[in-house]
Amino acid sequence: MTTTRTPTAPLEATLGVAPRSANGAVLLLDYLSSEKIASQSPAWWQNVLGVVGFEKPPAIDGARAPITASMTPSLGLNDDLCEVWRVEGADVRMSNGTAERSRVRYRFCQELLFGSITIEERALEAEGPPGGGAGGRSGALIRATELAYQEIFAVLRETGHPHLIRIWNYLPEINRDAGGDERYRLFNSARQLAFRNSGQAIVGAVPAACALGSPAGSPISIYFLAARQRPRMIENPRQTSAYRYPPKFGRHSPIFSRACVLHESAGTNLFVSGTASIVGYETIHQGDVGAQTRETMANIAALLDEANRVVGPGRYSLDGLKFKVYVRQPSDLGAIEEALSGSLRSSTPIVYLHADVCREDLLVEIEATGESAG
Ligand code: 3EB
Repeated sequence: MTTTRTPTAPLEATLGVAPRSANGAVLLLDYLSSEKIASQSPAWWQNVLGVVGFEKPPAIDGARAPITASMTPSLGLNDDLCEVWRVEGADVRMSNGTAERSRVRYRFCQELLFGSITIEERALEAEGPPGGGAGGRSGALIRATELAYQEIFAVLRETGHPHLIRIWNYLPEINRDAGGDERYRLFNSARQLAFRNSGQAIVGAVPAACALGSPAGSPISIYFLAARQRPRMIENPRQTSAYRYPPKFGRHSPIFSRACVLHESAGTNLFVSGTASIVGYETIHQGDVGAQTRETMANIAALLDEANRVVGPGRYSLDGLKFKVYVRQPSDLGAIEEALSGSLRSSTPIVYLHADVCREDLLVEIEATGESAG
């Protein structure tokens, strides 16, 4: 054996294999019809982390990964699409969640975990004090939120994926008043309490997120991605960090980052939180859905600039993103599409969903995921 390694040659080059990033797992996001998903081979399922339907969970026999739904109906031509999270890599071994006491269903590989939980508030109302008021109907939302987050953090501890990178929150009737407080504000209080009680940071290293309203009668539905490695959180220079919103938006600030980057990872590695027409901390362009859409895209463009500044120039651009657009009033769909055509190519993947946005004066909210260039 005469081969020697020069001190500078990477081990992979010496061994004649392609260099891999420190993080071998590559996360991929696809939007596929449930029919297409149902026709996939067992080998394909092997690498699936989770599947998310929109209006309801897709009926798929023999699925090996958690299947959930946001409970928000799709608009336009996106009927029946599902969001599919998949991992590729040389040596990806998947495990499924088994924690018996937990309602969280999850699947994970070494680096990444997908999980989902749905909770019916009605089931908790039955357990709580009788009647309305703080202990009754609103109490069920608060308890459900605390339980969901407590169980999520327990799963992350047990499996060794301590870093929440992205979490999607869907609450029925998010803007409805419950005992003097809007339900979104009650959710914010319970979420913040759950973060504190589980020893989680409530500023800085907090996940990217969104919080949308689903129709009355839907279960609370929450799904998430977590990682073994610490991600980078990105804030938007045009916006006050949500965890520093002043108390007029609720006693307890929302806990989320504007975006999150898995910077050592190939594949889908940028997660842009739900983004709306907010500059500083105030809603702007009230009543003008076109202007709100353009302002939202200006916020996303500013976030991409900030991500490129933090992790390295030229990695992210609007053209490399996939979008989900939440529309409060279906009749606004045309105006929103028109406004987006000003900044996005016609080939850009966009899913439109009907959902209430978490401030009454917001008509549209947009989230995105991206891969880095090169
Ligand atoms: C905003 O910027 C709009 O409560 O988790 C966006 C993303 C919004 C996440 C959340 C809320 C959340 O404040 C609303």
